[in-house]
Amino acid sequence: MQYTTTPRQQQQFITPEGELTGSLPEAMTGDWLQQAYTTMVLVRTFDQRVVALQRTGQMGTYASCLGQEAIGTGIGLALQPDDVFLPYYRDQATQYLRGVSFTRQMQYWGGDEWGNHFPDQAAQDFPNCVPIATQVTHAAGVASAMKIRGEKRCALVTCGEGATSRGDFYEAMNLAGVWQLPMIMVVNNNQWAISVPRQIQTGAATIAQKAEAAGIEGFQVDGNDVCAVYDVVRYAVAKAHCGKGPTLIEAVSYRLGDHTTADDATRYRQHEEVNAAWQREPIKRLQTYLHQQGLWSEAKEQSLQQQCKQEVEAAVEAYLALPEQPLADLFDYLFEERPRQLDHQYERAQAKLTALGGE
Ligand SMILES: Cc1ncc(C[n+]2csc(CCOP(=O)(O)OP(=O)(O)O)c2C)c(N)n1
Repeated sequence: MQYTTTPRQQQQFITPEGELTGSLPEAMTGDWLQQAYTTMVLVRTFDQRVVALQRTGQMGTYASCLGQEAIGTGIGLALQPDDVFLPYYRDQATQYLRGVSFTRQMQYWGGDEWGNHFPDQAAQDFPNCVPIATQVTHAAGVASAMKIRGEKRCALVTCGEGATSRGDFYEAMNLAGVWQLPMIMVVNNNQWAISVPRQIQTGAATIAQKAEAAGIEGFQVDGNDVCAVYDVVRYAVAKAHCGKGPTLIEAVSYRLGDHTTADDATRYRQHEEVNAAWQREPIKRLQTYLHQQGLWSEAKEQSLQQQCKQEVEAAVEAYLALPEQPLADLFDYLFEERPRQLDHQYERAQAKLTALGGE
């Protein structure tokens, strides 16, 4: 795609009711829309299965992407293979589209760091980042290297709206602005940072306007509309590839599930708010639109649901068959020399494992 100074990205193309707000860009053909839809359905199937695994003791603490599938899918379809993706923990869809298998993703969430190693992936993507906002500084480093080498690539980093309150975010964005780095920041504004709601997170009216302080372009789009996300990311990628600098994108969504499986959001959110958010979720609106266009049918839906279940079950089977990592790894790889305070924990863990008949 050619970068132009008059981009046509729009805040929303498809309303929650499945109606078009204007004409769709040419790139969003019937095939493209169906690919976006099937990816979102597949990722939701995966996500629900991983939560079920956690509830039955077969998975570690997991951060669900329920309701945020359009963001990951839009990014994954717009990024080029040579670009570098720096994810945070709700990017299951983008990782999947960039060749990180569901089995590998489950390996990571199951507590095995090999799940953060992507030898089968062509790209040079980064591991999942849980420390809030640190990945934004890494992205500035990656984008600096690309700029110095004169490469036609970009670094795309994601984070939540809560992360934009942190110094790392501002520092990285400032550097991106002053050095005109080929860097894209996509903020998943899902309205909640654990139990902290958006309105007490920041005094800024929008997250997108934070870009202004760094002298870069900022866009706010409907993060429940995969077309809107794809369109603005595609624009930002083309712009970065042409040496025209960074972009901040605020994708407005809603975290329909708990923060993680260790959270209970009913303790701090009202049912009415969550129910209203379900009316805006990303999958239903695209399905409605596809039906209206004659591109979808009940039979296609049933067959897709079946395929998704099969693909996810195959991945789960492979995950459950993975060899367990030695318990000592937990203690051996964080410090060069294990601090004495951990010796006791280590001995207790070993004793427990031996009692259970493990290694
Ligand atoms: C540096 C750091 N501080 C605190 C935490 C604990 N923590 C985990 S998730 C989270 C909230 C993040 O909210 P947001 O950035 O909005 O992303 P979301 O989880 O809503 O997608 C916090 C404070 C952390 N992981 N890292």
